[in-house]
Parts: sequence; C-alpha cells; structure tokens
Amino acid sequence: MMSQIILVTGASAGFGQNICQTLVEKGYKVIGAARRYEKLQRIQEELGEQFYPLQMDVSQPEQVDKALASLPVGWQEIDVLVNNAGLALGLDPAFEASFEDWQTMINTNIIGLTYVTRKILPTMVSRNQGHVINIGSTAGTVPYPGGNVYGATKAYVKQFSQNLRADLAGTRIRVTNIEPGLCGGTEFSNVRFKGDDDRATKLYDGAGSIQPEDIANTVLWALEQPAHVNISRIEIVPVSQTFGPQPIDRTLWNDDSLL
Ligand code: NDP
Ligand code: 8X3
Repeated sequence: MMSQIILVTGASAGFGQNICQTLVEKGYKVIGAARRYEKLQRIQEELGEQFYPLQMDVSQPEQVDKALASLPVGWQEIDVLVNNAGLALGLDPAFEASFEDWQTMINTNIIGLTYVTRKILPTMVSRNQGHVINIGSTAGTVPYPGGNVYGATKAYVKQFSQNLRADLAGTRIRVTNIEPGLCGGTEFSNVRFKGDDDRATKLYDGAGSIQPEDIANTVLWALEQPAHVNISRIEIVPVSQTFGPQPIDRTLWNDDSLL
C-alpha cells in the first residue's frame, strides 16, 4: 500500500515537530508546515525524504493557497490533516489584554485552522477518505482567568470539529479534536509570555506536565484506529492537573448596594 500523506501545521517546534517525527518513523509521508523555514529544513535533515518542509503562515490565506499549490507531484493528495499550529499570547484580564494579541490568536487558531481545513476537505470528500485531527485545548472547555480569547478560540475548534462531523455524514472522513491540558517541552509558554523564560519555567516546576511525545502518540493512536472508528474528542492532562471549586468572592457582600 502507498504510504499516506499527512499535513501537519505548526511543525517547526513542540507538538508539531514531535508528531512529524513519530509519523515519519511509522512510515507515513509527512508535510511539515510553519513560518520558520530554516527549522523545517533542519527537521528534514534529521527525518529524510519522507518529510517535506513547507513554509506556510496559516493566518495568511494567500500564502496558504500558494504553499499548497507549490506541493510537488507525489505530495498533493493529503490523506490526513493535523491542524496543530496555534498559540496563546498573554494572560492578562480581558479589560487589560492587548487587542492585537487577540487578533493574532483569532487569525491563527480560528481563521488559519478554518481556512486550511476548507482548502483540504474537498479532495478528501471527492476521494471519500481522510482524517482531520485538530489540536484544541482543555482551555476550550474550562474557563480560567486570563484565558479569555485563547480559550474562546479553542472552544471554536471543539465546536467546529463536531460540526464538521455533522457535515461529513455519509462519508468515511473522520474528525478528531485532541484537547490537551498543561504540557511542557514546547515553546508554548515562552511564546505566551513573550520570551519571559523564567515565568515559563516556573509554570512547569514540579508539575509533571504532559510531553510532546504524549500528544504525538495520541495523534498516532487516533489515526491508527480501524477505519470504521471515529475518535471524536480526547482530553489529555497530567495527573497533577485536576478540577477545583468555582471561586466565590465574599468581599462583594460587604457592599450594601448589592444586598
Ligand atoms: P509551540 O509554540 O511549541 O509550537 C507552535 C507551532 O505553531 C510552531 O511550530 C509555530 O511555528 C507554529 N505556528 C504558530 N503560528 C503559526 C502560523 N501563523 N502559521 C503557521 N504555523 C504557526 O506550541 P505547542 O507545540 O505547545 O502547541 C501546539 C498546539 O497545541 C497549539 O495549537 C496550542 O494551542 C495547542 N496546545 C498546547 C498546549 C500546551 O500546554 N503546550 C496545551 C493545549 C493545547 P512557526 O513559529 O515557525 O510558524
Ligand atoms: C494550553 C493549556 O491551560 O495553558 O492550551 O490554556 S492552558
């Protein structure tokens, strides 16, 4: 059987890089897309000819068009799309956060993911085969202070994944949303805290966080289920991360106007 072609966005670091490595080692042909082309080239040096580096900013639809149109023969029919590119910027409350940061998150996590999916989906439908694997987040379900727009973008990813399944009724195309909690070993928090490495390091101190290979193994597992099985959603968190009670602010009741 010819090896399947998988497009992984956000392949230059973190989960994406590890997903590419895991899939290439399993014999898949992997197109790794990201903005930093030199990083992708270095990954190709390690992974060899089964890896194809593709410079593509998912938030720029014209760039996506051009990049996908540039794929050489033998790399054009994408069987699996892993929508992994994404980011969080800042942890400030909504009334102080940077609107520009919000726009970047929306343009990447929502518009980018949606546009790439819209581009790839028609050929999957015409061949009646394919798998879209989205990387969401527990932040799309569990609200937390400072999660404002980041969490909202991941809630979008969750609902979009499920609505895709609704539209794909009657086809063999599968859709999976993987929703990780606290994960270390990636650039995620360095990006979120804009290069404040101390702050990023402290977040993971003693937390026993999920690692990129855990996510890569989860992607592989969802992908390698028998063709009649659709894994719709997976939430994956470190054992150290759990739930707490909803906070109640008792100082408000000291204000007579509220009684
Ligand atoms: P990293 O910051 O390590 O990697 C993010 C990747 O996305 C990089 O390869 C980056 O490459 C790429 N990327 C960012 N913006 C764009 C863009 N506009 N176009 C193309 N590629 C882009 O983060 P993680 O590996 O941790 O995160 C991967 C995904 O997992 C994200 O969607 C994130 O929201 C999600 N996630 C992460 C968690 C965590 O705790 N780490 C937990 C839950 C979900 P480049 O800069 O070269 O473009
Ligand atoms: C990343 C997990 O909790 O930092 O999506 O938002 S969290």
